Amino acid sequence: MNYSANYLAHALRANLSPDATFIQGPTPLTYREFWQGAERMAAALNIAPGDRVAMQVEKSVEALQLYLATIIAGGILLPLNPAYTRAETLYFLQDATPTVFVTDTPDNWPVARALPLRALQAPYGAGLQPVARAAKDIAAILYTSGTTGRPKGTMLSHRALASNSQTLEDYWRFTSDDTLIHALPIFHTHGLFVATNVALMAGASLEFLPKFDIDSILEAMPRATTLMGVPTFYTRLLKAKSLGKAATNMRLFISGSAPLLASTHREWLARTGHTILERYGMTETNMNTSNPYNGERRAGTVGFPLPGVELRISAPKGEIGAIEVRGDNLFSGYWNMPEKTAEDLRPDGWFITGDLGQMDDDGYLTIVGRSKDLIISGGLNVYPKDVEAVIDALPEVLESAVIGLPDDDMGERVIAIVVLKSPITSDAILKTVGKKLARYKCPREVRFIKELPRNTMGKVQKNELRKGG
Ligand code: MLC
Ligand code: AMP
Repeated sequence: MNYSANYLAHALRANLSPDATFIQGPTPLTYREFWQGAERMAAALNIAPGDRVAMQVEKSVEALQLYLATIIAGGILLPLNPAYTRAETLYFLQDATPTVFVTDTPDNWPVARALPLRALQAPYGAGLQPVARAAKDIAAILYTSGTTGRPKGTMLSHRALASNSQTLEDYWRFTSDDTLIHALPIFHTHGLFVATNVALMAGASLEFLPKFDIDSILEAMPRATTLMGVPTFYTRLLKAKSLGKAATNMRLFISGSAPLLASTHREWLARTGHTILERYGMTETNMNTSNPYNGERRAGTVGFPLPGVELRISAPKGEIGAIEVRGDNLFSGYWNMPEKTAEDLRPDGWFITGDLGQMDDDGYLTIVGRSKDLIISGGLNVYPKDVEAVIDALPEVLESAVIGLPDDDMGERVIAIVVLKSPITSDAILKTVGKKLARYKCPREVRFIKELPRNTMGKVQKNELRKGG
């Protein structure tokens, strides 16, 4: 197959060694087998360039092949969390209008073709010759909610994905000698692009785990060199007595997607002799900053802007301000939402992240908070307004405020503060939320209050509510 005209796939195959192992384990897969499977799946997809392919399936090697099959076929991948409810999923399908929806429950969806993943896994047959796609063509749409309005489809180009993977491969020194423990979900930037693309591009191997599990990770460590995870991975692993021994031959531990406590960073060093490398990214920007590979990995900071990424803070040096970034790593706008794109992405290419940061004298960036109303629970984003909208729609509820409180396991946990018009139990409220929203968005607790604290402008003061703890 000739890949040279397909920008992203070509870049991901830069260090390809066909007989090398891509997937380790009891049923190993070589790079040749992996890509050939993707080429056959690309033929089975039978799509035109630019068509969207939605994928809502459990994590599997075949799901990774579907990602690359979509790229080979010139399509646009739309990965969806299997935890989404039907109502949430319907919105994404109606907004992105995919031609193909790959799902375990293919009935009654408003798409041209809904089918299970196995229907695309023809064991024989010719693969598809990679379709030509240029750097600016869109490779994926990932939905992020937002503090106002409907969820937005973040359009990521071939260039944005390829350039960021290339940067990270170099910055973190990934080579074909590496084995990455992959325990992240593959419907978000972290597990799909950072972990998978960097490993593919380096020609490395994966210990590909279906999900995070302490014992499986400890068991895989002696066969691996690197781990990428959200902070919850690290706080949970610290509970294991055998951690120090298991981690002996590891080369690199990387954390991101949510703030890593400086105390976790220090404890990890004390227990394993390794300093976790923390980096900072987002769906719209891929990865922006990273602590250095060589040099001090400073606890509580996210390091320096990556090569090719410009970063500025809207405040005098050393003070807290809004973080903006610019570079090839950035998204190309929100799908069908030019006005939302214009709110966040300036005409000269600077993106307003919604994060607040501070840079120290040595150039290390610290994320000190968020100007956007967002809760990050176990690395997953929960937008309070999504949850408030469901609770407020209950006839018994006057209004609600959803906040994040510190949580030892998930970093933050979702709490709903509710003002009632008439009696309803917290269980009844949670039951309704559970029907409408994915489980991870559901409040862990409902608290009732007489009225919400407001400032003189009438805005709910969530800081006051958080103070209650
Ligand atoms: C699962 N649950 C969660 C949750 N994950 N609740 C809140 N927050 C989460 N993140 C729910 C489950 O549905 C279950 O519900 C209950 O919590 C207990 O589940 P668990 O077994 O403890 O959870 P587990 O499966 O172990 O998952 C936790 C986790 C996982 C932290 C390992 O959520 C995870 O892998 N998170 C990573 C997310 C990620 O990839 N983020 C990157 C986004 S990209 P119940 O009550 O039904 O039992 C990005 C950009 C960047 O942010 O910079 O990278
Ligand atoms: P998402 O929209 O899921 O891509 O989440 C991106 C958000 O996660 C960023 O805007 C940050 O608020 C947060 N984030 C990612 N990495 C870090 C980190 N290392 N430290 C603190 N926050 C982070």
